[in-house]
Amino acid sequence: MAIQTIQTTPIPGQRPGTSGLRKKVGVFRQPHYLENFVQSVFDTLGDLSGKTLVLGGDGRFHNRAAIRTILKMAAANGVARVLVGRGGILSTPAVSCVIRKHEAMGGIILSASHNPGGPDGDFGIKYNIGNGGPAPEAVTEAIYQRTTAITSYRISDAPDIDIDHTGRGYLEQMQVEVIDPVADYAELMEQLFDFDAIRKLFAGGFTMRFDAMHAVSGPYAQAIIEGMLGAPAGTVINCVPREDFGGLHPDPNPVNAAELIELMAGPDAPDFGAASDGDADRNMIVGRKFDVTPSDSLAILAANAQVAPGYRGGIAGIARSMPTSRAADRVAEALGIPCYETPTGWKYFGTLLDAGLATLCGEESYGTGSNHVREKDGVWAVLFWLNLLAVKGQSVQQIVEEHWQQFGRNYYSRHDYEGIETHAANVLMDDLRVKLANMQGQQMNHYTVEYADDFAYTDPVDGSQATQQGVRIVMTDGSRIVYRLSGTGTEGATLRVYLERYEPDPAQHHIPTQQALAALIAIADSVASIAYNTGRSNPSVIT
Ligand code: VG1
Ligand code: CO
Repeated sequence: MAIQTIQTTPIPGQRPGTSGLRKKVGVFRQPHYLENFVQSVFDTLGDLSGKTLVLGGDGRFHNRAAIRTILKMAAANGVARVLVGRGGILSTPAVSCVIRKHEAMGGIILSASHNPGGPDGDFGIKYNIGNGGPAPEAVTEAIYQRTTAITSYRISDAPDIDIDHTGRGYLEQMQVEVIDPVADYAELMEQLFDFDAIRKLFAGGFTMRFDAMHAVSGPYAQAIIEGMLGAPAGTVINCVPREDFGGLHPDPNPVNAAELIELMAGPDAPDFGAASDGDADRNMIVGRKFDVTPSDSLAILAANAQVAPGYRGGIAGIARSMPTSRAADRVAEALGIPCYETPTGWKYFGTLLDAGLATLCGEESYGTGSNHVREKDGVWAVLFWLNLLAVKGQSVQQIVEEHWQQFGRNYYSRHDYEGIETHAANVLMDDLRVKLANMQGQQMNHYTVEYADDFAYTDPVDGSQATQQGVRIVMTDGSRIVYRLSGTGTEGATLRVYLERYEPDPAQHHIPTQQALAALIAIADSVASIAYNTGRSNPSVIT
């Protein structure tokens, strides 16, 4: 066994996006591609002696091969110990939990999250720091800069180590501990939620379906919801992680989880439905004939946080990404706590959580979480809803409608134009930026523009800045249109258009969403000339 130094040259395009480096599997399988990036991470981290690293992924195609390579590189770079999930499996929130619990220096997560998998699908890699959260921009930028100058990487030629059984072994001088992927996470959930109340709920005949979408939430949801909370076998479906997610798109929204939505709308609907994404950090909450928007879910959990033992002491603040609806802001105002507005991507919540400024965080993209870890957390959100349903004894729909009555309803929708031409997308955004200066005070349909800008953010804790985080047009009644380009896609560009309208009057709370937003949708198209610029007359996905 020896440590090899392999000569390499920089490979262009390794700058991480909204959540790590995501590319087609074929790109990751090119010689030196993964190795260059991993060595750049290690070079950026500095001295690794005595340090513990957490390693795992969502089980998608190429996960095992990447784990083998990274273990050998970690050993060659002097890492003291690696905690790796059995079979190479760890959900994103579980990695965050394990880093924190075992005081690791950080972790490497292998996932392209909600993107499809398989040999022709996507793969991804992301570094998380010692607080358990995604590396901030300064770190990812340093890693990227390193990828542009790399000349060699270090790797052991030792044989592969068994990662399919829990226990300890050695690779060179490095200790490898294969851990149960679920245990630490399940223990944390038990501390946060009233498991007795939820057990009683299920014992009383409450019915649920959790669709794990053939992805990594399966083992967690099955162990906790069926195993610990006593839900009948079969409550959690599609619960074996598959390398290609069954050929499906592991993105829990009403479009990609259509089967669940159909069940929830039909005569045999259970009381509660939920789904999670490829790496188990997203969640979708569904009642009988009733979908809950992620923005509403955040607001509702914040308003009712005290039902859960982990939040009984109250919440210090709420944070939401800029495009997320302002439903949470109204709750924060009522509670007399701050609501922070951050750029898109969970990495911007870390400083606020570490400083104790925010307790709950959320994004419109089916992401909700809290200070229990430093990632969004799909199974956590579902357990929070179960705890809420157990305490309130109401249906999902009743809970949401009562919330609207109290706080008003923020009608909300996101329109995605996927896989459009990158140049056309950039032209559209540049044109919008030029138009911003003259928008204030303009009359658009029956709306008047209060202000329009390109969202820029200064982190209140460390002062770091992020610019060009989305063009927003805000109307005098609080309605908004936001435009931004996706930072997670791997084909062309994806334009996201976010639409929001506030409606205080309960008599107006039951308009179909797209109808309620029709005037804003028309304005959004005409202001950005979407059809003209993209050649698409309709979005490819509406959530
Ligand atoms: C999308 C979402 C964003 C989320 C990110 C990662 O990013 O909009 O809210 O944090 O995915 O989610 P973008 O740049 O494509 O809009 V996950 O579950 O893919 O890690
Ligand atoms: Co995800």
